[in-house]
Amino acid sequence: MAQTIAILGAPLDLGAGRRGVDMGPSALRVANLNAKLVSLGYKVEDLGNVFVSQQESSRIGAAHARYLKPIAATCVELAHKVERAAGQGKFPLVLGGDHSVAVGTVSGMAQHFRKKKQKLGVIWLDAHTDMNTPDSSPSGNVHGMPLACLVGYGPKPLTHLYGYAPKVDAKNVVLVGIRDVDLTERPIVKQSGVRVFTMRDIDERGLRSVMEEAVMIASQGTAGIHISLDMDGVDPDEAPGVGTPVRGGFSYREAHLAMEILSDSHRVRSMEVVEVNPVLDTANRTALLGVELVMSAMGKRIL
Ligand code: Z70
Ligand code: MN
Ligand code: MN
Ligand code: MN
Repeated sequence: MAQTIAILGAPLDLGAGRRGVDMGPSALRVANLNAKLVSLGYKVEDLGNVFVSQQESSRIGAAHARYLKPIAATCVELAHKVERAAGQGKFPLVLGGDHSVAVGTVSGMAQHFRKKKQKLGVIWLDAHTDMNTPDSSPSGNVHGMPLACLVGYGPKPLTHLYGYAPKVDAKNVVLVGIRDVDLTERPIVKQSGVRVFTMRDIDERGLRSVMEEAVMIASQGTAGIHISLDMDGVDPDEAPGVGTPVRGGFSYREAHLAMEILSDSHRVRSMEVVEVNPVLDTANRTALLGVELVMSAMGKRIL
């Protein structure tokens, strides 16, 4: 029987510094995501979008973690829907939204495995490490904090979704593509024990070697891997529609190869594509690339 992919949109822009990522789920669907997945042989169930309160009618709250409350509310709904889909044997595919949505996706997957006394590994592809805490963050934007929350550092409404922390063991978390870390964020990254592959590592070792090690680390003692794909990990020449572009990212070919290697591992159990900002894009090309990368991650091959 065909595997079912459960698509969940999370049109959240409360965690980002620039507006427009709330249109990401729509842009990815307009780029024909659902039909393309069907063409790969999957059954696709689009569960629609989770609720996100409108920025104009939301309270900003404390400046060091802006919109924390409404962001946490969205993550709770997302986590429960992801957990339920995974429990039904489906592959959850989450469409962001800013990267704060990962707190929901990863918490849902972690809880799914925890009930079976199993663990989740995470491979996080990004220009940024997203490991600020409210104390270290220069911006107060929550999308710079989700990975810290998932390994146990940060505001309780995000770290303690489902009442426990951490959601993932830092020794099963791998960051790939990193080239922009805040000075105040560096000690958290180093202390946490997550494995970081910077763009320099990729230049020196090659992407294949890095991705193979990433899969090993995220697989060690885990029942599966979640892919968190921030489109700003890709070079801005290929993915201009992101809020925080940083030069020197994955080439078009490296981005595909990373997804192909992950697919070949047969260990991927869920995925999210985040930070697509149609307001800053040209003719939806960042969403179109996002769909292509999902296809490679889900098993599309050249021949
Ligand atoms: C910066 C901060 C960030 C994504 C930008 C940027 C964080 N380190 N994350 N875009 N996805 O504000 O914390
Ligand atoms: Mn990110
Ligand atoms: Mn980023
Ligand atoms: Mn961003």
